[in-house]
Amino acid sequence: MVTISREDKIGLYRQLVLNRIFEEKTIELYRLEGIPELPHSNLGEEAIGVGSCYGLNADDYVVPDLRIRPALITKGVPLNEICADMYGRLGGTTNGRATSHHMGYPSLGVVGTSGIIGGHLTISAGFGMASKIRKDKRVTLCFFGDGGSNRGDFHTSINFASLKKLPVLYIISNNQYAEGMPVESHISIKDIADRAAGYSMPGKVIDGNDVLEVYREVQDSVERARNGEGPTLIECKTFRLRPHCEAHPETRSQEELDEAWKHDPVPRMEKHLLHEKILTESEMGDIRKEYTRQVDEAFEFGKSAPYPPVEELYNSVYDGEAEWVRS
Ligand SMILES: Cc1ncc(C[n+]2csc(CCOP(=O)(O)OP(=O)(O)O)c2C)c(N)n1
Ligand SMILES: [Mg+2]
Repeated sequence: MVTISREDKIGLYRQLVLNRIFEEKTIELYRLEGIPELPHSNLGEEAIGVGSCYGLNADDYVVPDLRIRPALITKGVPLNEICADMYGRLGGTTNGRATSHHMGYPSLGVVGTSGIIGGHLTISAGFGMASKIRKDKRVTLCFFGDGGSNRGDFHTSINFASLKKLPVLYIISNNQYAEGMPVESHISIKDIADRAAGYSMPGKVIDGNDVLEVYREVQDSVERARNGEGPTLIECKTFRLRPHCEAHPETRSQEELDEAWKHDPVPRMEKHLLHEKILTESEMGDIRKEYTRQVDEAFEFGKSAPYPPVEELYNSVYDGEAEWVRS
């Protein structure tokens, strides 16, 4: 099992803070001014994307779902480009065509995701198969939710990955809900990771709100995958602190939310850093200030970037001239 250096603990904390500030700003601006993108907040779930992607190589693949923005930010996708996509402007990855929920970033191995829950699971096995054939030692991290784990694509993908010993990590953010449905109303077992046994692959249940545990366990499985030992299913137990999306009302009880806030991954890591005397309160305050400024600048960039010209509407959408579309 990997040990985590002081520097890496600070690095992990910095990513947690950056993602938390980005998330808070997104919600604030959506409420105050409106953002064309409808936020599906990952508030409270940041430790999963951060801990999973922090130790990856730049060319490892990340196949996200719509709530795992911290994976993209930790992988290094520039904030300006994310914000431009959120505002539907030029300067993002899709030049106004898709929201940041569906963005990809090929130079960092980030594969654009599917709007269909679970649709990206079989694609992940494909990336794993490509790496196996090329012997390029790249790993693929596939992110999805408890709801996504009920799709047929999940079983198709993990069966194939296990059979072919593909270098793929299947990382579930089990945030206890799929939209309004509590997990016990749509999954018959307590731990989704138990399903791995049916495909003769390891399944782990971990604390998704502990960034150090996520980092350690993912690194362990990454090493296994790079050594040709095959895939792992990792279930990260967590909780979504916001409604399914910002346009939906909160349907859960105040008691349930109050309890969940006690396990917020950010103060939890702060406690650890203070206890280990790795950072002081004032140093943590400086980090928050630094990222507040960076995030503000990125949103300004997104907001003030130009809209794509209408005559370019069909560029990159259809192959060829596609005159018939315009006529
Ligand atoms: C096949 C399909 N069904 C329904 C939807 C609408 N939808 C979007 S997110 C979501 C909930 C998914 O729950 P989960 O996988 O647990 O992820 P979470 O939203 O909790 O992060 C649903 C039903 C969809 N995009 N695709
Ligand atoms: Mg869920």
